[in-house]
Amino acid sequence: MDRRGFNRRVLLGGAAVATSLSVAPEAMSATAPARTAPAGGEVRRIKMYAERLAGGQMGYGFEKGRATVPGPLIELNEGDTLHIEFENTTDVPVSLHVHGVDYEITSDGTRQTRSAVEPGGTRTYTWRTHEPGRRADGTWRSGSAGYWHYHDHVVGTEHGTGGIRRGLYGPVIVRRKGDVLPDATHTIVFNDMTINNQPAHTGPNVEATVGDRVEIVMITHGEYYHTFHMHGHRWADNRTGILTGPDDPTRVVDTKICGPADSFGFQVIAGEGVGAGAWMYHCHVQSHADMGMVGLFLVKKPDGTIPGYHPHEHGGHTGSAGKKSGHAH
Ligand SMILES: [Cu+2]
Repeated sequence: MDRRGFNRRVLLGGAAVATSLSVAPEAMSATAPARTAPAGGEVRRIKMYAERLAGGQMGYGFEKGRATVPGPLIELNEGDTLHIEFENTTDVPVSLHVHGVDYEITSDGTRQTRSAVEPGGTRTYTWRTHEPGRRADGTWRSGSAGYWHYHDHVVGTEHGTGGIRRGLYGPVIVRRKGDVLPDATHTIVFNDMTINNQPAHTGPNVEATVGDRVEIVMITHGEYYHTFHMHGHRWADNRTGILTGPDDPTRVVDTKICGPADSFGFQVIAGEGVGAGAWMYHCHVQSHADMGMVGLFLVKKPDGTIPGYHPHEHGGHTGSAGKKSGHAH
């Protein structure tokens, strides 16, 4: 067989495989034009509460009695200002400390700057954001856009070690004008050896339907380094997790090393090119995975079914990681 004949056979074989995959309707990619973020510049005011939760946990919430772990998503556009009227309903001082955005020292949320909140007390924290631009000295100043997070900085120790351990943390997304908006946003936090402070081997699971544009905010807290891995889906290792075009040299990954206070985010089209299924995500440090740092990305067919998925054979309950985006608007 000459080289040409060999290549032809290989190509035909490859085409046959590709065809059998591409006829599956659930393997289709997104079809509608993606929505994008508007310009910022708004001034917003929200309320936030710190609360004690069952099992010795603590959480943040936008309403009294509705605190969650992780705390609710705070989403901003570059140029926005957010005033957070923060009330501490617990019996110990709690604070709100944020990464990534601009705040004056009075909004630092630390004991040393006297910006924590006593039990029963209230304090307004102000976060500002800015667009990128050139400084007067000619150098480039980055914008605020990114996947960031907030957490307590005073419970237990001067660094909020006890607060973070109990669940006082949550996601922040700052978008740049034109950034692609997702259909839903889910927060996954590797905190010590848990995911979102849930017991080992219980998820949390993330649900979507094939073709949904799903955004993941991935945050790490606690004592350990981890590797976040998702089955069947990949993203670009940059600010948005999305390539900007055919010449974007950013590396495409399906695993990312993460350590305490790291945060990153990305978007995937659920089941793109691979179809519906119970796609695992987990820490890829082997002993951590074995100890239960595992959840499922449950990608349903349009009829709601998931081929090959038998919930009773898996741990996990659904929904805790998931929140439709659009909080704090
Ligand atoms: Cu790990």
